[in-house]
Order: sequence, then C-alpha cells, then structure tokens
Amino acid sequence: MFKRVLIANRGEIALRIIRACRELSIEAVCVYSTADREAPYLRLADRAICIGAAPAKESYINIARIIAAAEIADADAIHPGYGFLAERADFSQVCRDCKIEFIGPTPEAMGKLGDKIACKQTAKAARVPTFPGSDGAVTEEEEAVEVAGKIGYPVIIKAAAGGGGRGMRVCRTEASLRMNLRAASQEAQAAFGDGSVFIEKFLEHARHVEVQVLGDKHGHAIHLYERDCSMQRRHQKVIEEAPGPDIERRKRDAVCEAAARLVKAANYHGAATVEFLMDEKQNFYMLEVNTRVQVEHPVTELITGIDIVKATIRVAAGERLPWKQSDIHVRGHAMECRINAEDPEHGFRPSPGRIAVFEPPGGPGVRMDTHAVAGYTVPPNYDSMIGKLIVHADDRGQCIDRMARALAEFRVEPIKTTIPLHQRLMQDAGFRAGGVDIHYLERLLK
Ligand code: MV4
Repeated sequence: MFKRVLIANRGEIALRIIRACRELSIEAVCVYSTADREAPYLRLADRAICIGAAPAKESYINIARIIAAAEIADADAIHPGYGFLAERADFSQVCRDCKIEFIGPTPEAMGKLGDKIACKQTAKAARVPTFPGSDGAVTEEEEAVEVAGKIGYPVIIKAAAGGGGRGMRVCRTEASLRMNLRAASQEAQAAFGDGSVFIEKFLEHARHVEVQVLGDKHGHAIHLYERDCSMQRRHQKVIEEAPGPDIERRKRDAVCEAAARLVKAANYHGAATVEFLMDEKQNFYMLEVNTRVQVEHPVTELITGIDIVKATIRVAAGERLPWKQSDIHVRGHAMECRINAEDPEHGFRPSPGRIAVFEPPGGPGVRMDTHAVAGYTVPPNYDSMIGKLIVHADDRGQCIDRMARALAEFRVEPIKTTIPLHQRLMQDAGFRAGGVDIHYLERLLK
C-alpha cells in the first residue's frame, strides 16, 4: 500500500479523499491555491502545499506544479478526484514517467474510453448498445445526409472531444443538418482543438441512467448498479439517486452487465461510470464513459455499502477487488442533493462569500459531504458546489421524506444556496412519482 498520497484537488472531494487515506493509514498531502489558503479541510491533511494563484491554470490544473508538489512531499501516488486533471491522459502519462502512481486509469485505457468515437467503437465490439449513427467521424456533408436518411430524423451532431453537452446540435431536417455540420466542426475545433464530429439518432424523451463500475489491475471488473441523474439543468446534475426509479429487473441487469463488459474490454482499472440514455420502453444506449470518481458516488456507496474512494486507492496500489459480482447487493434507496452557492431565484447566479451560519442536518440515514463550516468563505474562482446532502432509507418514498426532513434542518446564511430549490423538488408531484426525463427541471423552471 502507498505510504503517502498527494491529493490534486480541493473542496469536498479533497476532504473525502483525506478521509479515505486516514482510514487506510496513508498520509494525505493536500495542494492548495492562494484562494483556498484558509480552507479548514487543509488542517486535516498531514501536509498542505501552496501551488499557486487562484486561477486553476496556475494551480489545480498546472501539471508541473502538481508534480513538483508530489516530488517535494515524496508522495507515492496522486489522487485527482473529479474535474481538474482527473480525465487528462497526458497527466496520467506524466505521472507514469515520473514514477508516481496515478490513482485512476492508464493513458491507454483513457484513450479507449475517454474519446467518444473510440469509446463507441469499443462499446460496439463489446456488444454494448449504442445509438445508431455514423461509424466514426463524419467529414463529408453527403455522407452525413446519407447516414441521417438511413437512421431517420431527428439526428444529433456531437463533437468527439466534447463533454458535458458542449458542441451538440440537434437537426430535425436535412436542410438543418447541412447547415449545422460545418459550423459544429469549426466550433469543436475552436473549443477542443479537435474538429471531429459524428452523428447519431436523437432521442427526445430520455432518462439519464449511469452505471458505476470498478476494475482492478488483474482483469477483474464489477458493477455497483445504476444511478438516475435525470434531474439536471444545463448539463449540471441537481439530484442523483440510486437505484433508478422503476427500472425493470431484466433491463437493469442487462445495462449493468453491459457496463462491466465495456470496462473489461478496455482493460480498465479504477472507478468508471458508463452513461446511458434510457427511452420510454427502457431500452438503453451508451453515451460516454467518465474515467474518474464522480460527484455522485456517495449514493452508490450508501446502497451497496462499498467505499468507492478507498477502492480506487486499493486497486491503484495493485490490490485485487475483494468482491465478486454476486457479493454486490442493493439495500434501500439513496438520494443526493447538490448544494451550490447559487441563487435559484435569479438564474442560478453564483453567490460566493462568507458563510456566517452553517448548520448541517444530521440524524438517521443522513450523510453530509462538505468542506464548508461556519466562518468559511466560498471563493468565487471555482465550481459553486459547497457540499452534498446524501440520505439513505428503505425505499424511495421514505428517502424523499427523509431528504425533506434533512433539508428543513439545514441552515446556511447569508449566502444564497440551492436548498430552497431542493425543498420544492421534494414536494413536486412529478419528481415524487419517479422517472422524470432529462428536460423535466428546465420545463419546471420556465
Ligand atoms: C443525446 C441526447 C439525445 N439523443 N444523444 C448531453 C450530454 C452528453 N453527454 C450527451 N447528451 C445528450 N446526448 C442522443 N443520441 C440527449 C442528450 C442530452 C442530455 C443527456 C444527459 C443528461 C442531460 C442531457 C440534456 C440535454 C441533452
């Protein structure tokens, strides 16, 4: 096992990784930017090293500074968390070159799954369902028109290098496809340095269902069942839950087994999430793979009892996953509300600043993953998420009631947060019924 791990992240996930290291008797070294200098979680690390100024380019995504900090601290490994450098194959490669273990996939596995076109090809070869569409990138307008004619409109143009919904265009007619193709490619080239685009059948009323997977370095991979993340706004998830509401047993086993097959085919180790869209008949189509621990991993931890962050450290150190697939069971229902320092009353504008009152909820079945405390100042430089409220109960109805109870206990003042939005959603009939689609929240907020 590692002696010392450097955490190349900040905020709640840095704290989550510190806690995992503690329980594994590993020393935790944090890095921080000047904007996070006073953050209280840094005191829970064995050591904290300042790596630069507030802009992420000068600190949290600056590979040279992260590696320098790891060398200074003599860390054996680096945990990237999510965001920042977590899905950068070049960073995984630099870690390898510097003989520091990257706690995550190899650059080769990221290449197979992180690029959307490559991932779709890997998926097809592993008999994982994908949307019908172009085989690989389309460059010629006539080729795109031919493919669209075959699969039928509407179609969607996607950037191979895009993510989180950037670089997508829905085309409902041939004229629109012809109009959008070159613009989409130019936009992708400007945004990602890669102009490759592909097209596929567009699904109108979809749910976002994703499968948590873990792989080790010995060719073993298991899934930890699915999460439903359909409650989202502008590609930012708002609520995640597990298991997915009302998914038929057979469909669910099929999608979860497909996800495990896919990561096995890529010789993947570490945590991954395979994203799918699910149609009204509960058919699944793979979208993309996230090659990291995700924000919403705690809901899966609560229903399976598995510590996913500890598992990522153990498999990176070469340990075998101690579970067979048949050891994994789902118990009850879990839900996560992302608490953002944003004002839902005013277009979700960021609301950074000093938190004078911070009284998080507690009691049975309540977990709070946050780095915030009373007196903490939310810096304006990063993501606005200040914590996650996660609850577990015997079934979905009780889980929602428990979440409503926990939200009612929660006091954060004077900054604005998404707590009132979550309170409203816990009383919303459509949400309570279960199975909302990915456009539900945007419709509700109109
Ligand atoms: C789609 C789709 C419908 N049909 N692909 C958005 C983010 C990116 N990961 C893929 N996305 C979508 N791909 C086909 N063929 C609809 C979306 C989509 C979406 C997906 C998941 C969660 C939220 C979304 C919001 C809008 C569109």
